[in-house]
Amino acid sequence: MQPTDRRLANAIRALAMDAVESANSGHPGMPMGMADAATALFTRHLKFDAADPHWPDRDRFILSAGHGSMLLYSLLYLTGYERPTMDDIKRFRQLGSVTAGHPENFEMPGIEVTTGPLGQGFAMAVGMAIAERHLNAIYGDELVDHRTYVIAGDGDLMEGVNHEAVGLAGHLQLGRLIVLWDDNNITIDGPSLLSRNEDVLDRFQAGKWHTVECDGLNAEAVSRAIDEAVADPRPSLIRCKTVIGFGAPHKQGTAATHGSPLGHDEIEAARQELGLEDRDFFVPEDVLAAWREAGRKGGPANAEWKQRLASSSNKGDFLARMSGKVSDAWLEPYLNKLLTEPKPVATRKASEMALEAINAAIPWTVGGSADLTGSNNTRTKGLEPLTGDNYSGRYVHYGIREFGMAAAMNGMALHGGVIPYGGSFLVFTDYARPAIRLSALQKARVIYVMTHDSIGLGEDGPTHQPIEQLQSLRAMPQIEVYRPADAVETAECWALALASDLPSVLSLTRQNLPPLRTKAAGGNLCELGAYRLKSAEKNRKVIILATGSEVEIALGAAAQLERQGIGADVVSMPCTERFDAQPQDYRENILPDVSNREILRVSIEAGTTFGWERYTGLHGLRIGIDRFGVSAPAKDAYNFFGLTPDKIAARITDFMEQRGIQ
Ligand SMILES: Cc1ncc(C[n+]2csc(CCOP(=O)(O)OP(=O)(O)O)c2C)c(N)n1
Ligand SMILES: [Mg+2]
Repeated sequence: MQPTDRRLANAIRALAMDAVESANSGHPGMPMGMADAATALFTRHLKFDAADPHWPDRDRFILSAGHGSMLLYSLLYLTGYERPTMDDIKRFRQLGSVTAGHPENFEMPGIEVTTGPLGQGFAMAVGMAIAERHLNAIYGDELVDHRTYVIAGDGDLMEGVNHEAVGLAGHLQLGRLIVLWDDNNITIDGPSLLSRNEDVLDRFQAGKWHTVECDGLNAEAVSRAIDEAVADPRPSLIRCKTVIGFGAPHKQGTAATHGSPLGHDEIEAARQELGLEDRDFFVPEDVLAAWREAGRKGGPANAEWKQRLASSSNKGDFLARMSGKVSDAWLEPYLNKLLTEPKPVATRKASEMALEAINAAIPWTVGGSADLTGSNNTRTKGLEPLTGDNYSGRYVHYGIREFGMAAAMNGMALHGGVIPYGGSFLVFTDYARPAIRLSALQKARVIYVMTHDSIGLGEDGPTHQPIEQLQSLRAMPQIEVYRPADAVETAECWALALASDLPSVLSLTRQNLPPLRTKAAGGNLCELGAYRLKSAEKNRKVIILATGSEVEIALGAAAQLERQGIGADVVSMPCTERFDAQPQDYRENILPDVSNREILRVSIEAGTTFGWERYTGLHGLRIGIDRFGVSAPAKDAYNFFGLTPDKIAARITDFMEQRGIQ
C-alpha cells in the first residue's frame, strides 16, 4: 500500500528535527511546517529526475527561505539524488559537509541557487523564469518547457527586493513562475503582526499576479492549488496556511521552533504526535521506497526529451549554448578596426561599440539596464526588448530595480543558456550589492555594466559620484572588477568578462577618453591585470599606477616628470584581481621589490585611496579622493581635487623632495 502523503511528509519532519538536534544548530520549524506542501510539489508536480540533476528541461525548485535548508536536503536525500547521503545529513552544518547551514549551489547538484539572504531566492527565480521563456521562444516546447517553483517565507515577502521581483515578474507575465508562501504568521521576533499588516495577496494581485489560498498542511489541497496556478497564465502566489514546527506539540506555532533545536524531550513528544518510531534519522522502508519512486518518476520524460534533442536540428546550437563557452573570435577584427580609426570616446561608448560586435557574434547575451539604457549604452542595434509578448527579445527593461535586476541576472546565469549583462550607475552598485555578492559567492557569470564611474560624471554631484564603490567591490572575493582606460582596453575587458567563470563589474566613464593603446599588442594585455603602458625614458625614479580615466592623467604627469629628468613608468591597472593572480616574477617586473626611496610608487584613482597602499606600500604616494564629490562640470571637479597632470606632477616632486628621494 502506498504510504499516505502525511507519512511521506513526516519523513521530512523527522530528518529536519534530528539533523538540527545533532548539529545543535539550524532551523527545524520551517521544514516541519512546509513538509506537506513540499511533498505535494515533489511527488505530484515538479518535473525532475533525481538521477540526472542537470537535465536542462527540469523544473527549477528554489528554496528562497534558505534557513529551512533541511527541507531541501531531506527532499534531495529522500528522492534519491546522489548527495546528500544519510551520512551527509548526519553531518549537517559541519566543516566540509555538503549540507551547509544554508543551501549553497556549489555544494551539490539539486541546489539550483544559494539562498539564505531572504528575498533573493525569489528574485533569482524571476530570472530563471525569464531565461526559460527566452529559450522557449528560441527552441520551442520541444526542448524548453519547464516551470520555476519557489518556497518563500514571510521574510522573503517582506524584503524590499521582493517588491522589485513581484513588479518585474508581473510585468513580464511570467506565468511559469509559481511561488508557495509559507504563511505561518511567525518570524524570529514573534508573530508576523509585530511588523506587517499589509494584505500580501492584494499586493501581488496589484502586481498582476494570480493568487490562491490553501491549507498548507494538506498535501491534497496544496496540489489542487498548484493545479490552479499551473492553469493560470499569470505568475502565481499560493498562500499555504501552515503552522511553524508542525508536529512538535509544545512548541509548534511559536518562534521557538524557528532557529533552535527542539530538544530531546520535545523530539520524543513530536515523534509520538506524528506516529514516528522513536529512532534517530529513521525513515521507514515503505516511505523511503515511495519517495525514491517519486525521484524516478521524471526519468521517462527525461529520456523522451533526450530523444527529441538527439533528433532536433537545434541540437548543436542548444548544447553549445548550455555549455556556456563563448568564442572571442569577435575581438581581433574589432580591435583591428578600432586601431585604424582611433578616436576619443567615453568607455561607456566604447563598451557599446564592443557590444555591437559581441551581440552580433554571440546570440546568447541578454542585455538590460535599470532604466538607464541611454546612459549605460547597453542596448545595441537590433536588440529587441524582451517582453511578455516577445520573449525572444534580448533586452530587458528592468525598470528602476537595481537589486531586482542583479538578482534576476543571477537566476538567468544559473539557469544557463543565456549570458546576462545589465547596466546602472557605478554608485548604485550599492543598491544591487547583496545580489552582486551572491553572483560572486555562486560564481554566476553576470556582467555588470556600471557607468558614470567617478567625479568625471560631473554636474550630478556627490550623490552620483562613486568614491568608495570601486575599492569595496574589489574587496569582494570571486568577482573581477575592470576599469579600462580606453576603447581597446574596454574591448579586452569585455572579452575577459565573457570568458570568465566569475561575475564581472565593468567600471566605465561618462566622459570621453583619448585612445591610449594605438598599436596591436598581439594579445590581451588586460588579462595581466596591470601592464606597463609607458616605460621610463630617463632613470626610473617613479612608477605611476592608474586605472580608467586616470591613466591619461598619469601619462600627462609622467611626461612632465620626464621633462624634469625624473624617469617614470606608467602602469595601467584595469583589474587588480587579475594582477594579483599573476606569477611573482611578472608582478615584480611591474612593481620591483625595492623601497619607495629608490623608486617611488604612486597610485592615481578618482576614488578612495583606501587600500591602494597594497600596491604603493605604506611609504608610497596615493592620490585620490577621500571625501564625497562635488557638483560641477567634470573638468572643474578634476581640477578641484587636484587630479590634473600639472598638479599631480607637482605633488610627486614635492613628495620626493620632502622624503629626500632623489
Ligand atoms: C536579508 C536577511 N535578513 C535577515 C535574515 C535573518 N533571518 C533568517 S530567517 C528570518 C526570519 C524569517 O521569517 P520567516 O521567513 O517567516 O521564516 P520562518 O520563521 O517562518 O521560518 C530572519 C530575520 C536573513 N537570513 N536574511
Ligand atoms: Mg514565517
